[in-house]
Amino acid sequence: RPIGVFDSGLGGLTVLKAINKVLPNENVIYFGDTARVPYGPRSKETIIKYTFQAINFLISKNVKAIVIACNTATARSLKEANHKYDLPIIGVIEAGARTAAYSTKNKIVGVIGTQGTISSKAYNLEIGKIDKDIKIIDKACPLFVPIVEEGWANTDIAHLTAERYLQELKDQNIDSLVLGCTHYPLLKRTIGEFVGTEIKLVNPAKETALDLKKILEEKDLLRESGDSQSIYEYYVSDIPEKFASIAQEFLKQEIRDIKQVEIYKY
Ligand code: DGN
Repeated sequence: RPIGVFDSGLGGLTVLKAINKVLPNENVIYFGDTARVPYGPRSKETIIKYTFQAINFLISKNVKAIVIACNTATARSLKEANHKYDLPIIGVIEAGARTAAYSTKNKIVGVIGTQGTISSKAYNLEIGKIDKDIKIIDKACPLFVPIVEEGWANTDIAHLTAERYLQELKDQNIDSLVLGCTHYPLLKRTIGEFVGTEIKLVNPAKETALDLKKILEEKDLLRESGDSQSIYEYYVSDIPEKFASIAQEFLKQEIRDIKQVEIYKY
């Protein structure tokens, strides 16, 4: 049985990539809710509704575990999802918080994400559980997601936006910057060029994949190696063309046959 991964759009592919590295034998079903991206500015109730629909869809595909590869949906709905469903469901924020706490030396950490993630204070809470002396400087960067979805991640517009959002974080002596939205690793080059090499960029994806591996091991759900080659299937809730071209560029492989799903029905 496959692993289900979902995001509001393209961002979850950064987590899918890490899952592919850590768990190369697993089959994966990816869902990008492209009809309703961005999730960032939406209410908790709306995001819970969208998350449950995505989970229902993935369960209809017989997944054995689900990764909510979206910080906004994790912040707003992971607890509710785990309350409602029996299968293992993990998000990205605990893993991201852990990675940040390991990364910082001076204990000043920047966190960037959508309005939803930043106003939830989920990173502050999770990082605080690990080390309450870490100071967090957070900032919502709502324009980054549409820039990525537009395929403009490495353009002058992205650079200017990064400068406008991140200057104040840079000025406050952070030594690590959590990319607290799964779209942001697609902007890694642009963000990295602006903040410089002294600031480490923290991507929660790898640690999330390791968490997933641990859960699958514990529950004896790992797919046996030596079985046939793993299968990746992609679904989106709106026309697939744009998703396809950006996804292919990011994953550096051809993705055939992206299917469209009427997510409202789930
Ligand atoms: N990729 C999502 C996240 O990690 O928060 C959010 C993108 C969005 O819908 N704004």
